[in-house]
Amino acid sequence: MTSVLILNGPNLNLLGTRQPEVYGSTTLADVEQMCRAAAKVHGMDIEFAQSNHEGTLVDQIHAAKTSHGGIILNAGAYTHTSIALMDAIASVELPVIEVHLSNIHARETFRHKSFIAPVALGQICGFGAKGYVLALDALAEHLAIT
Ligand code: CA2
Repeated sequence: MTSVLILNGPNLNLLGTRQPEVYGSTTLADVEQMCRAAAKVHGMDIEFAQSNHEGTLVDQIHAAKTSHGGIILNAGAYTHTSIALMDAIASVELPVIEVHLSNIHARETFRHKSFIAPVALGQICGFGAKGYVLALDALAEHLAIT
């Protein structure tokens, strides 16, 4: 069964506890449940992870090369700063879909730049937690699972 790594970056562990006007009231545990249900429909397995540490995220992307068919990544604020994550994604040659809860292009200018986008299959932003499900649908289609 194809497995997908769903990787979440810094501060996303706080989802649903603060700034609901920006990020909604859904918790990261709720997002994981939504993803598990969507993956089941596609007959896919998921690993759902979160880290506040850039190096840990790099390690998880490297490890995915041998265990997963693709990655859904919300790199949080590292999206806008991390050449290390960009290089890690390029090195594993897996399809990566970039997800953001908020519409980063409608926010502060510093959020418009993504180091992930040039090495991603595509980007989904602005649809809240539903974006993760849309990304799973897109990845399933890309991998020709459904
Ligand atoms: O919209 C997104 O998903 C972001 O990746 C979220 C990041 C932000 O830096 C990006 O520009 C866009 C921030 C994640 C922090 O999440 C929190 C959630 C609740 C309370 C506090 C932080």
